[in-house]
Formats: sequence, structure tokens, C-alpha cells
Amino acid sequence: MIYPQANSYRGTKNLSGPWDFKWDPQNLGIKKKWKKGLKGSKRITVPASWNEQFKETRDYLGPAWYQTHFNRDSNSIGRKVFLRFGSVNYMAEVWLNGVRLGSHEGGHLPFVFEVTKHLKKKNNLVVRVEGYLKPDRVPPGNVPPGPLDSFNNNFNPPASFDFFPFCGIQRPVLLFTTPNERIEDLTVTTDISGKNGQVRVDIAASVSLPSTLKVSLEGFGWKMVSEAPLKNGKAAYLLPVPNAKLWGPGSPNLYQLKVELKLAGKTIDQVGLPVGIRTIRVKGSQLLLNNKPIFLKGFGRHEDYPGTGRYLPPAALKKDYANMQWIGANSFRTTHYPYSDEDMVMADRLGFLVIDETPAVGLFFKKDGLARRLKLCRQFTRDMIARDKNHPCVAMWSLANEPHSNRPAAVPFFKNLAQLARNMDKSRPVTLVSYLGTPEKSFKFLDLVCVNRYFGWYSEPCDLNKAIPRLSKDLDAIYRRFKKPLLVTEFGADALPGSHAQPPAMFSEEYQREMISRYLGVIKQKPFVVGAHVWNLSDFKTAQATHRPNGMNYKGVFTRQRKPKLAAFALRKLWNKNT
Ligand code: GCB
Repeated sequence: MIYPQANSYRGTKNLSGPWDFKWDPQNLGIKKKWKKGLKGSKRITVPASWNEQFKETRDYLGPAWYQTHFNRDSNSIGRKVFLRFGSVNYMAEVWLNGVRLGSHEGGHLPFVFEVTKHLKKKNNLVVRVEGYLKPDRVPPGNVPPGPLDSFNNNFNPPASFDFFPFCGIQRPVLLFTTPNERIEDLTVTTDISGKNGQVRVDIAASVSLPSTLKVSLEGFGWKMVSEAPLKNGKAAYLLPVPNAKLWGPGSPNLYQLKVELKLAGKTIDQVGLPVGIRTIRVKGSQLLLNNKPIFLKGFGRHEDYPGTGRYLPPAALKKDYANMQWIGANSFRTTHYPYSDEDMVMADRLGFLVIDETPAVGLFFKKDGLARRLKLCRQFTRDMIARDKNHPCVAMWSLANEPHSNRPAAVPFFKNLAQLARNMDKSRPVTLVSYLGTPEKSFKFLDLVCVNRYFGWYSEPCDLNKAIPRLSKDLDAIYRRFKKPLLVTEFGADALPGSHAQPPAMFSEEYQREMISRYLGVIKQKPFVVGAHVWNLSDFKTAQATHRPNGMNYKGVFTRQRKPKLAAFALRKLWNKNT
């Protein structure tokens, strides 16, 4: 999937801004044909969740309707025009000028409709959104409590995961144009041999007449150009890069790839892509970046911000990266859904390694709805890889977070997804994140073992002298069992900002700081642990529950407003070489 681009052959128009908005608690909109236009609506900001924009809609999960108007640009005439939604949670149904374009299920990945033939001079775009929590959706919600299938967290709204089920149009909506005959897709994979790099570019194009492709790669005072005819709409190039400047944390070197589609010597389409030359592999108990062992220091995060909900406005996104850089982190996981395109671009540019995770959080394996959950997980895995495959920042694919995989059906489920991910991308490891540890059977056929650990919090409360030796033994046992590199993908404690205690007590900043520091002390002694991700970079909103004061998870080392807690300073001392 090529991200919309603006150049002499392609154009984009961002439809962000104030839209019309109307909620529909009685579900009348379809019958009353709101697709033709909304009357009596409010104004809402797009992108942003609806839940924090109005007091009436905090816990409302839909349905609700959106509308905007836009003019057709004259330069789109004679070209194909598409609408791209970055993310709508959870169900979206879309009409343009009263004509139904289609629908989409799933909250955190883009979807596109071609609109060329429906466009008028003035256009009316209407979107119906609904985000109910249901057991056969992904992530599942409203899951009946049961020892094998869910934690009985008793959240309101009834999420079966620990973050607020924000709804709405939560990422930018783009209108974009391409030529009719065009480059459809690019797949870039890179390799290293000694001092040299190798960039493989696979191109798919839709053209009716014999045409050629011109490919150029340049950077750091070096350039190469190659031209060859397209065969059946496909072409592959192997571009050797002498003395390659490799990509990695601390050295986010990017080359620039340009692909031109030519007909009778004339360029008819062009796309560009930044390329980071790097390899990522698992070898024995190590994770190798560019053939050297790497330790992942970083965080789980959330796309969560006051007022905008599940949309990180550009300045907030920038601030998250500034905070991670200040601490000396080199990586994060897209807990618990793929993050925005803008986030991935920033990780490429600033040199962060990303564990890219699907929205499969809190899966359960009771028969009811299982086939549907698998179908959705396949769709989301496929769409995530299609969207993110060309980002050098993506270090591995994570198929799920904390599945309740104690039922036998979990094994074929994850075998199926792992196979799909490997068929699509042979260049990256595949993993999933578990709370189970040694009993997690799927680790046998995955490349790395990722576990979340809360000894000293959910068990051994406030007793680090018991929790820390337990962590140490547990990590050893997991390694003995699977003999694969291990990542501790979550650990941490809630700290209410400004709450202090001596001796450290739960919910104080001192306890959070001590717990995180002592975890890192244990992890340092285990050569098979290849990464530690603190839970979480920033405090974030959850549904209401007795264990979530203010409907908040306070495990951030920064507040929801991105102010540091004591743990942030401690981490900076441990991780940032410049302190
Ligand atoms: C976990 C989950 C994460 C929660 C966290 C917690 O294991 O993966 O989504 O927010 O624990 O704070 O309980």
C-alpha cells in the first residue's frame, strides 16, 4: 500500500477540520436516510475521538454520524480519486453524495475507497460510526467472565482490555489522486554483505501498454539509476549500495528511492519512499540489528491525549518522541494496535525500533465467535503488514497482546496467523506477547518470547523483596523452556502524579521508581533478555473500574499531559548515555 503522495503526478487533500456530527442513540439514521445529509448537527473536530469532545458522549459508543463537504479540485480531472481513512473505530459505513461507498470493520488500520465516478463539483461525505463492545469483535469486548477466557475486570463501558474504547474518526481522512495508469505497490527489503548494502525493490503497476520503470536510489552523496521494462505489470530490482550507511537507533540513515513509470519515454507516474538499509534477525538467544546484538530499551505506549482521545495531535506525538529521546529509549511497541502512519514515519526518521502489534488484545478461544475473530485477526495482520512493510523502524510483528490462550484452540489460531505473517514478510521475526510465560504453547513456533510481568503489583503487592527473586526465577524458567531471546514487554506500577511516600508505598512515585529500577537490575543479569519495555510511557485513560481511579491507568512514567514523574528521571540515569 503506497501512502498518498503529492508530486507532479499525484495529489493529496487533507479533510481534517470541523465536521458536522450527530449521535443516533435510537438508531434512526439509516431509516431516516441521514446518508443524504445531516440536519440539526453539532460541530466536531476530525480527527479525534468523540468521547472527550462533549460531556454527553464520554461513554457513548455509537452509532453516530459525521458529515463534511469538499470541492473537487480541477487537477483531479482525468485521474483516479480515492478516499483514505487512517482509522475509524470500530465500524464505519461511508456515503458520498448519497451513494454508498462501502463499510469497514476494525479501528486502527486504514481503508480506501475509489470515488472517481461519484465525484461532483461540490461533494457531501457522510460516515456512520459505531463502536459497540462485542465478544466476536477484535479486540473483543463484553466478554462473559470466566477463568479461562477473561480477567473479570468489570469495566464500564464493558471493555475487555485496559484502555478506553474511544470511538470516532480518529486519524486523518485524505482525498488523494493518482494517474489512471499507475504504480500500485512497492515492497522494499534490504540486506547487508560486508560493508555493502543491498536494496531489493519489488514493484507492481497497472498499465495497458508496454512501459518501463526507472528506479533511482540516492543518499549521502551517492546515486544509482536503473531502468527496465515491466513484465506483466511486475518488476524486481536488486540495487547494490557500496559502503552503505546503515539505519539504526542513533544513526537513522535514510536513502531516497524514486520510482518512475514511463510510457513511450514519458513519465506518467512517480512515487518516492525513504529507505533504511538494515537487517534484523534472531540468532540463538540474541536479537541482531545489522548483525550486532541489540538491547531494546523503551516503552509500551498508547495513542491517548486529553481532549482528542485516541488521536495524538502532531505536537503531542513529537513530545512523546522528545520524552523517549530524553530518557534514552531506542524502541517501543505499538500497544495494543497499529499506530498512525505519522508515528511510523517519525520512528523511521528518529531511529526507533518498533514492535508492530495488531489490535488483537485480550483474545479468547471459546468456540463462540472464534471463526470470526480469526478472520478479523487475519485481515488486521494482513493490513498491518501491507501498510508498514517498508518502514525500516519495524523490527518485528506481534500477533497479539495477552491472549487468554489456556484453551487448546489458541495453538492452531496463532499457527495460522504466524504463517500468514511469514508468507507476507520473510525479513522480520514474528512474536506475540503473553502473560502466561512457560505455559504459552505458541512460543514454540514463534521467533521471540515476549512476556508482561507485574510481580510486586498484581501479585506480591508492595513486597519487592519477594517479587524481585520471583521475577528472576521466572525469567530463567521461561528461557530454559523455549531457548529463545526474551523480551520483558511490560512491567511497571501505577503512580499518582505528586503522590509521595517514604518508605515507598503503592501508588507513590517512589514505589514506581523503585520497582522499575529493581526490575532493570534483574534483567541486566540475564544475557538472554534482549529488551525491556516499561509500561507505560504516559498515563492513559481507561474505562471506569474500582482499580482504575479517575478512569485512568497511572503506570506512565510521564503524566497524561507528558510531565515527568520520578521514575522518568531514574530511567534517564539508567538509559541515557549523555547523563
Ligand atoms: C497488562 C496489559 C496492559 C495493561 C497493564 C496494566 O498486562 O497488557 O494493557 O494496561 O497490564 O496496567 O494492568
